[in-house]
Amino acid sequence: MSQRNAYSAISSGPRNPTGTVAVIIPTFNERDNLEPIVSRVRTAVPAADVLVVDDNSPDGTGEIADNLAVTDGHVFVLHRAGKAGIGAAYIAGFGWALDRGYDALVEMDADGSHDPAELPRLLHALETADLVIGSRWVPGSAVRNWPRSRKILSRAANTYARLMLGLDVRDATGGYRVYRADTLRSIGARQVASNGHCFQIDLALRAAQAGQTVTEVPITFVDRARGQSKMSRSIVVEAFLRVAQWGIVARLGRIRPGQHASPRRVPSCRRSA
Ligand SMILES: Nc1nc2c(ncn2[C@@H]2O[C@H](COP(=O)(O)OP(=O)(O)OP(=O)(O)O)[C@@H](O)[C@H]2O)c(=O)[nH]1
Ligand SMILES: [Mg+2]
Repeated sequence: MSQRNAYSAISSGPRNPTGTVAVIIPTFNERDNLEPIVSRVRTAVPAADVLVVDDNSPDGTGEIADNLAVTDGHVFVLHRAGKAGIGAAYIAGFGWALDRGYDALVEMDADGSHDPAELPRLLHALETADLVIGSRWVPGSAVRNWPRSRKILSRAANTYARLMLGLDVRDATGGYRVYRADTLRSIGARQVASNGHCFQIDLALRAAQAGQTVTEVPITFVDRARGQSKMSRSIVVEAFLRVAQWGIVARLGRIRPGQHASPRRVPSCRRSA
């Protein structure tokens, strides 16, 4: 693992109202997408720093990231040995940013599905929240260019997670997010073992259970135009099984000898327009 400017990461310059911001972008084979997304982030939120977490992409994404970092002091790169999943990449990225004292940590895909122009609105929502989810499934949001089958899968996964976990979040699998650094510290984010889409569910659940304020902000999600999706059957199966496991454990935990089961209270999340 290597990184540039290891302990002098936070760049000087104007601060966002929520403090210093690190935009974490995990990459695996995103050669054609990386430069455009970094450039769009830098335009949308000039004060923020960008951390690319690359899992030794065979297509050379890591070298492209290094070149961006050489010419722009706001860009940093974390190289990892090999593909270990989006969850593991984010855990490494969170650790990097928490160690350097950033106040707000952003999750963003490299493939252009998450529009950096919407980031100021998400950061604004963080002023009154602990976790902001850019949501595809609240009024005002839109999903472009996804086949019907992907929309159905995403909605079904979210309904399943909501029912199994009692988690009042419409887009618990969504990966466009902003966390307060303190939120990640308080929910033990560095210890999260989930990897694929259930990584997102896991963190949302931990935040809600810890009494953190979770706010959903509508976004316009656009399917990737270039490169290949890393979504796989095993990621779907992992999410299905983990959510079932968490739901069963939570229900068993509620039933003590001589007691009736009562619904677990998970704080409601807010939705902002
Ligand atoms: N570092 C790292 N990044 C990954 C890994 N798997 C996926 N990513 C990145 O995570 C982001 C989301 O991956 P996608 O393939 O777009 O998956 P998705 O957005 O969940 O699924 P689609 O909607 O099908 O695109 C992209 O920036 C990927 O390059 C991984 O194993 N390691
Ligand atoms: Mg994607």
